[in-house]
Amino acid sequence: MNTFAAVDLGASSGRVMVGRVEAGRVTLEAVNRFANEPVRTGGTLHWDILGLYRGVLEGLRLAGPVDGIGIDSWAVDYGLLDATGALLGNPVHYRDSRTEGTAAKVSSVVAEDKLYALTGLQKLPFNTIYQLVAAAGTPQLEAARQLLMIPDLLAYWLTGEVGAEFTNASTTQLLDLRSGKWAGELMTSLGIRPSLFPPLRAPGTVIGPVLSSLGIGTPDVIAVGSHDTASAVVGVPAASSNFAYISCGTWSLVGVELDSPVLTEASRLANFTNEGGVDGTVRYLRNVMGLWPLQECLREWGSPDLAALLREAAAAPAFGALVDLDDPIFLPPGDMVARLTQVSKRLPTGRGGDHAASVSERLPTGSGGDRAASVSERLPTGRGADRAALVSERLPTGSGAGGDGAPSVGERLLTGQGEGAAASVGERLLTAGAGGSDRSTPRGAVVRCILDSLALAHRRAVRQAQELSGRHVDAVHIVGGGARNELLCQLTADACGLPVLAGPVEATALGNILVQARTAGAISGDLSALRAVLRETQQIVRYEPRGDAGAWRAAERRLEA
Ligand code: LFR
Repeated sequence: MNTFAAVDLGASSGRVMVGRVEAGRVTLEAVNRFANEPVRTGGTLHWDILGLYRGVLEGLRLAGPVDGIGIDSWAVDYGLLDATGALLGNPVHYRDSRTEGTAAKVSSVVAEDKLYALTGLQKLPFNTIYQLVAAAGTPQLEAARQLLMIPDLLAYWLTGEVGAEFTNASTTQLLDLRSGKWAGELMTSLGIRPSLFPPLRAPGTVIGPVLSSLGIGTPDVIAVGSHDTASAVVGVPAASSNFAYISCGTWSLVGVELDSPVLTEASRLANFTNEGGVDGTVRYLRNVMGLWPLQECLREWGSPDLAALLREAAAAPAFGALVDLDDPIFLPPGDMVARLTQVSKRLPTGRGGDHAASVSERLPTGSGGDRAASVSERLPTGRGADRAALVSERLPTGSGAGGDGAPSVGERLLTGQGEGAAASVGERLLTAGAGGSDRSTPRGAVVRCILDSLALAHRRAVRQAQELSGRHVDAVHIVGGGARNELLCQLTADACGLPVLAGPVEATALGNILVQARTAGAISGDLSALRAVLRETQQIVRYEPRGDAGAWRAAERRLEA
């Protein structure tokens, strides 16, 4: 009993991995990877759930004989079954716009502070509670007899068993945090039928054997942390409890692991969430927009070579443009460059000037920093590159970079790298969105804008998590696909002023496998024992924070202004 299959569905791709757990070691192999491409029909954005299920079945066939199967996916979304157990339509994507305006309806019935006290969840417009209120009265919901979260739906197809795995159920905002049971009264008050929700099951319990009719053997399907973030946090190779994690993929889930929830008013206002974790832990975290804006830009640009783009981004000026990634404007798919532009345009006027001023703070004394600042103050709002060039002529060149390798304002303006340093951020990003025809288009600068802004958002969430929970943090673990992004990892270390430990990339699949292995008896112990196995066997890259904390503080102030 040592070979397990992890089915791990992310918002942009799915995979089936085979893990072997033996003598305190774990190895992992991908046997099937497939795209997860949402489909819009009739104006609604859906998940292609049958396509995903096909990828799962193919993967399980390729995996060969296994001793267990665990399934995890993104949270909050669900499928509805009719009285015969048939799926009623394709599950709706949480990024669909149907929940717009629903939060107000819910809060007119249950005050937001009461909802937080009951469920401990941050207010995300797409939480299951809002999706169900948005769907009220639709024939589909009327006909539904059972609601299954995505991993539970796949487990149902594989085994015929229904249930609601606890970690993912905790993301619905319909679970009573204290009792750990469905919040029936809350549901009823909102017109949601409690009978839709199947019994809860704990991670680490056996769901049932795979139906023999599927032709892939009859291994047990084991409930794991079926919310991908729950499995990812199991997969954080932390050596003590003084760590923050960033599960970084389409989202960045940034927080700490606690024994009990934080339900203070400050926590609610900071929109921190208390999600249920494996072994009774609490994932105290905040959703940060993550790599989604970058993924969307790449899609818009026709999937250019990411490594080359990241090199351009690394060479682009720091803090050339910043956006507040918490802005819900970034939630829906499509037109990402334009939306980045739009938001940066909403920044206070004189933004380009602020930029010059903040860079100038880093210039060595007497090197022209004062002049940069004073010139920038005089710049009118939102002017273009020619005015920037004018400014650059008046700035001394090669005036030094304040020790962080960033060129001075003058250098940037003269080399054209920062033709927008004195233009509005919006204008600069607009140029960047112009497409591939103009090779001087600084896509690298757009990517840098996203990564600088993401590192800043990481900094804010790591700090807030500590302040609000009282948990001291010595290091930040980045797991998931983002752990591969060296620039992001380094910027996050710099922004947080803490070492970043990056890896494993496949933390979610590993967390999934280790929980199964424990259930099957291939390994024993608590989460720290599972994490010790990861430290022994997984590649982890350490990034030390580089100096110039002042620059990050200044950048943060710019965003908050
Ligand atoms: C990450 C994740 C987040 C959740 C978001 C939407 O994949 O599961 O934890 O907030 O997706 O479901």
